[in-house]
Amino acid sequence: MTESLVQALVDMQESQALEEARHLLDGGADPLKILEACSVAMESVGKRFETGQYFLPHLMLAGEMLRQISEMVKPFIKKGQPQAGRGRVMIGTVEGDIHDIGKNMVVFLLEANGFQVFDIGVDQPAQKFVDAIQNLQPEVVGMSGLLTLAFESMKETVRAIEEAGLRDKVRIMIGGGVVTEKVKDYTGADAYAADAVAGVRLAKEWTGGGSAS
Ligand code: B12
Repeated sequence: MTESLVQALVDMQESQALEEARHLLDGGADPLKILEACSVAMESVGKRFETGQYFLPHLMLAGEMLRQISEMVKPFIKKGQPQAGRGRVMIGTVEGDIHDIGKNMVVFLLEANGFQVFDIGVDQPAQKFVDAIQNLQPEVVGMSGLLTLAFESMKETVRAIEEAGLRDKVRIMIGGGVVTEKVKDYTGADAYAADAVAGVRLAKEWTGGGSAS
């Protein structure tokens, strides 16, 4: 169902990709399936970049297409009011990394599920996470990173949270591109999530909010 969208994204056919996404949404497609298709397409775009078929401008266009599709999808994912007791989540992309499309998807899915979300942005040093935890007192902290070098920043951030005496006050989840269980162990985070839906599920578990919807 989403094959044409994936193909258009991979081929950098901007207007066709936007049309496909609009067509799918109007036809009643599950908005989460559309986001999933975007991730699948980005895998191929990434591979083409690695093999020298695509260059930085292609990555930029891919990012722009995804931003527009995310905006298009948003109204189709019901935005929930923060629900009492649902919990507070703080999230950011770690130092050295400016990728934020996946993080933004996590933010709006958490919000749609009633969480109060504080997004501290991209390329955030460890100390920014520590300061924000002190100020905002979230129960859950999310760290996003798509570059391999982000693993080091995540580890450093977890360490800084520990050193500030805040480690037992928060549960930490990490995610983004190539993040795996091994990366979770390396960084000292509590869990990793392969996609935004899994992230919401974790946040619900940790705040006693039941299973993901
Ligand atoms: C678009 C893109 C860009 C755009 C980003 C625009 C933006 N606003 O984000 C731009 C052009 C800026 C860019 C720049 C660069 N990029 Co880039 N980029 C991509 C690309 C093609 C897609 C990323 C994306 O948006 N994917 C779709 C989203 C939806 O997926 P996602 O982020 O993984 O998120 C999902 C889950 O992982 C999860 N998730 C994400 N975060 C979190 C957090 C939490 C807490 C949880 C629970 C879940 C979660 O939920 C999301 C939805 O389900 C990837 C290829 C790829 N395979 O991902 C390369 C890729 C990530 N980029 C890469 C590179 C090398 C770069 C540059 C260094 C290129 C350069 N020479 O300058 C720069 C780095 C700049 C920097 N310092 O960060 C490499 C990284 C290689 C590596 N292992 O380190 C990749 C993998 C391409 C490749 N195969 O070579 N990039």
